[in-house]
Amino acid sequence: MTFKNTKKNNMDPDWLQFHPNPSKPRFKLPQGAVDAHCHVFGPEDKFPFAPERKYTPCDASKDQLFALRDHLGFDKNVIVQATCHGHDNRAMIDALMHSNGRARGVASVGRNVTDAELQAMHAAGVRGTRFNFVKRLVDVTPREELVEIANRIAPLGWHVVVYFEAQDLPEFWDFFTALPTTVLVDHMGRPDVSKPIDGPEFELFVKLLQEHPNIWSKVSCPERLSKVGPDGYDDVVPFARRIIEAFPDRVLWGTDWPHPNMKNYMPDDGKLVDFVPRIATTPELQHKLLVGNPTRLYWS
Ligand code: 0GY
Repeated sequence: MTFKNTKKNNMDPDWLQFHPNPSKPRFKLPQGAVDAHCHVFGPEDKFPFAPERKYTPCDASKDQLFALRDHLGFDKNVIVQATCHGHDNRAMIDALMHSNGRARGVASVGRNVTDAELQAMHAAGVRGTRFNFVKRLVDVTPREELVEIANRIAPLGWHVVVYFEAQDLPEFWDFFTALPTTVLVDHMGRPDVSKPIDGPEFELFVKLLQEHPNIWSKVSCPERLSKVGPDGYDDVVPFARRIIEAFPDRVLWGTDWPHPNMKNYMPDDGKLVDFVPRIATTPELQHKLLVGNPTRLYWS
């Protein structure tokens, strides 16, 4: 496929646009597969970026996302609110409303969100809220505010998505493990894959999932984690395999299109899909990762 009319706005000078013509994956995705981590950006003239944002991306519209979904062979999407839109969830919600029920969303909300707004988001297909702790992406939100939000969304049956980096897990351990909902960790808690897989940092992450059956993990983003690069992301494989094989019913995968803040190269989304069978090595594991688990979390 080739993306047409990829409008350039006032994006950051070092911003890399998503791949213009992603290949067709060789791996045939199972029927009902869900791309459980992706974003929409703008379009800026309709859905302006937030004033407090840390980056200004290119536009990446719902129509482009849905075209990619069809090209890669996914059935559905989970659209995660990107930090460049702050707490203004309109672009993400607009995408959900135009998806014919084939997209669910994860919102970003502040303590001022009203119950009516939460109900409207739920009706549109939102099923979670994201707490982001990556300092280059967001300013710090006080913990008591996050606890308050978690307690407000729990009765809706929503979960909390958390994004943090491996070295910060000890600091967040007590907070994450006390949350009253399912907790879904982005990108395996961003391990440093140049460190040993049985070293203290990754062992702590494994322990988090072992001891807390309500904690799930996305095993996405080899393109962010790998030090060896796109010719196979070999260094990420053992980390993702370990999590999938130990917790096959609590893992999700997504493309992360349109790949915010990739600064060196832009991955070919077709090749990213071809990475899946390297980390989920049997049809049963692939089905849980791509169909069973996301369907249970977002569509039941
Ligand atoms: C990701 C990763 C990143 C960005 C965001 O919402 C965001 O801005 O999530 C990142 O820069 O690592 O999951 O998309």
